[in-house]
Amino acid sequence: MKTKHFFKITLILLAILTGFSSCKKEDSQTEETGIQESETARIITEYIQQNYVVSRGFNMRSSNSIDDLLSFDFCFNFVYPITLSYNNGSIVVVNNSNELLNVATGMTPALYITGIEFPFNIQLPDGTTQTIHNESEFRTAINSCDADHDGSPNYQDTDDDNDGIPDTEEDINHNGSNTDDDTDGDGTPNYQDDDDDNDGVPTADEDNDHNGNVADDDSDHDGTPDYLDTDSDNDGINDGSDNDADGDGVNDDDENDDNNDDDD
Ligand SMILES: [Ca+2]
Ligand SMILES: [Ca+2]
Ligand SMILES: [Ca+2]
Ligand SMILES: [Ca+2]
Repeated sequence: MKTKHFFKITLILLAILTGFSSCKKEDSQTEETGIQESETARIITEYIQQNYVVSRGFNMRSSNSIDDLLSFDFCFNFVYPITLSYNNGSIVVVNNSNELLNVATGMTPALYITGIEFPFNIQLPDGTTQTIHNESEFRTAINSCDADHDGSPNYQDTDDDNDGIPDTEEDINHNGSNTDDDTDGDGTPNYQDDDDDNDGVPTADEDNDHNGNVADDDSDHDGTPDYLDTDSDNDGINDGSDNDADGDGVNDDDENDDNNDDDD
């Protein structure tokens, strides 16, 4: 019995030792074995490249702006370092978002990113960290980033917040970036905010002349379109609590013209 017992313990010890050494071996080989083809890595780097066109004349080369781009259009930021691979098999270790920007903008039709080393961590907008183990999880992460929940992920959606104003026209300060336009200062940039002026009236419902274009309505002619104007009729009462939006003395509920405009 004693011999059998000793034999059993030896076997267990051997198993533990073998397991330990194989773990160590795996760790040291991660850089070689963990890099896999990743269409998602290619999508993200190309997206960064397309959104940082230097010829626009605006210097977007700051870590803040690329973090914002990833955060708003893909709903995460990488926890660095990450390791990317090119179509020619070469590998680059990326230590921060500025380096990622350099990699992305340095890509050419002949040399581009096609892979990433799994696993890696991403930080979600709520601050929590998620481990991405494979391409499937990576793709799910970017495809589930969908501000207006219309099934089209932000990076593919031409109107992220479905408010009728195309993303390209929500760049209010015309600097080539959407992420720094936040009229109501609530932390959500206009292109993902369905109530841009936070007046309680959704942007899509501020098309007061009902011509299908929200951008051309400026009831009080102050130069600020209604959807960016918290007081569209300039009567001093916020649109959200204004019962007489056009200031004609007739309560909105009693108006025959449901657009409650100055033309009543
Ligand atoms: Ca969408
Ligand atoms: Ca929009
Ligand atoms: Ca906002
Ligand atoms: Ca509004």
